[in-house]
Amino acid sequence: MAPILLNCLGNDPIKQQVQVKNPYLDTMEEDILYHFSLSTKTHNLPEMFGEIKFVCVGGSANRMKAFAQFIHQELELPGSAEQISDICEGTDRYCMYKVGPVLSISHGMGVPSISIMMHELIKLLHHAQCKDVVLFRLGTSGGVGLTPGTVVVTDRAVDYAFRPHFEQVVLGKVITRSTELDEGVAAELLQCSAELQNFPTVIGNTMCTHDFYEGQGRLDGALCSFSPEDKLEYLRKAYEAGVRNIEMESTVFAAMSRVCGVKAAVVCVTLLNRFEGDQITSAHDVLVEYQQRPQVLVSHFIKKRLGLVV
Ligand code: R2B
Ligand code: URA
Repeated sequence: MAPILLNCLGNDPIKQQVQVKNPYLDTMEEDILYHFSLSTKTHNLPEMFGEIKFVCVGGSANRMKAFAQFIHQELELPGSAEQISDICEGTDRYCMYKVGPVLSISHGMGVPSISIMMHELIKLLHHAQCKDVVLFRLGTSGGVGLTPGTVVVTDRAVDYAFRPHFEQVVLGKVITRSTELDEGVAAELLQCSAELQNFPTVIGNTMCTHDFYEGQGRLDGALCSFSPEDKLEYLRKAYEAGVRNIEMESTVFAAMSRVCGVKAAVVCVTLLNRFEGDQITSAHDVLVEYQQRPQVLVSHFIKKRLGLVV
C-alpha cells in the first residue's frame, strides 16, 4: 500500500496537487488553452473547476456527453441532466461537461489527439488548483482472447513491442517515459466490478498502437502487408506478454498523468475478440450497451469515493 503523507501541522493527509513540469508557464501573463477555448485571463479557472475530483475522458464527443448525463443522474444532482452544456462550445475540437466534482471530456482518436487534450487538461487542473484528482480513460478496444463485452482495467499500457513505455519525439530526439498506472485505483475498480457483478472484468496489459488497421494486425484495411498466420503469431505473442486488449491512446495518457502526479486508470470494453476476426460485427444496440460498461464501473467507483454507496 502507498504510504499516506501527513503534513507538519497534524493528521491531514497532504493533498496531491496537479503538477505541470514546465518552468516557462509561470512566466506567462496569460495561458490560452486554445483547443478548449478557455484562457486564464478570460475565465476564472479556480472558480469554474476548483472542486473537480474525477476527470473522465473518452474518444467520442457523444459518448462523453452521454456519460455526463448518466453521472448527473447517478449522483442525483439537482437540475436536468438534459441541460448540461458544453464548456468548450467555442471549439469543436473537444467537448467538456462539468457535473459536480466530475469532468467529462472527449479526446478524439489516437495519441496525437489525446496528447493535445492532456496538455491542456493538466494545465487547466493546475491553474484551477485542483487537488487529489483521479483521471480515467473510458474507452473501446479490441479484445485479445476475451469474450466481447469484457471490460479490461489496464495493468500496464504497452507499446507495439509490449514495452511499458511511451516514446515522445522532442527536438528530433526520442524521450522515453514510463506508462505505469496507479495500482490502487485499478484494484479499487476491480473491487467495484466484483460488487456490481454486471459484466466480466479483468485486469491485463493494454497495447496502444498508432493505427487501427495494419498497426493492430488487421487483415481488412486498405493496405495489408502480412499473412493471416503472421497476424495470429503477433496476437499470440501479445497474449503471452499479458496483453488483453488493444486501443490507441493509453500509453501517452498513462505517461503524462504519471509525470504530472495525477492518479490514472484506463478502463476499456472489448468490442470483439481479435483471435476470431477483425471486423466489428455486433449489432448497434449491443455495442451501445458494451460502451456503457466502463461508465457504469467508473460511476460506481465515484459514488463509493463520495460515500454515496457502501
Ligand atoms: C478505440 O477505438 C478507437 C478506434 O476505433 C480508438 O480511439 C481507440 O483507442
Ligand atoms: N478500438 C481499437 O482501437 N481497436 C479495436 O479493435 C476496437 C476498438
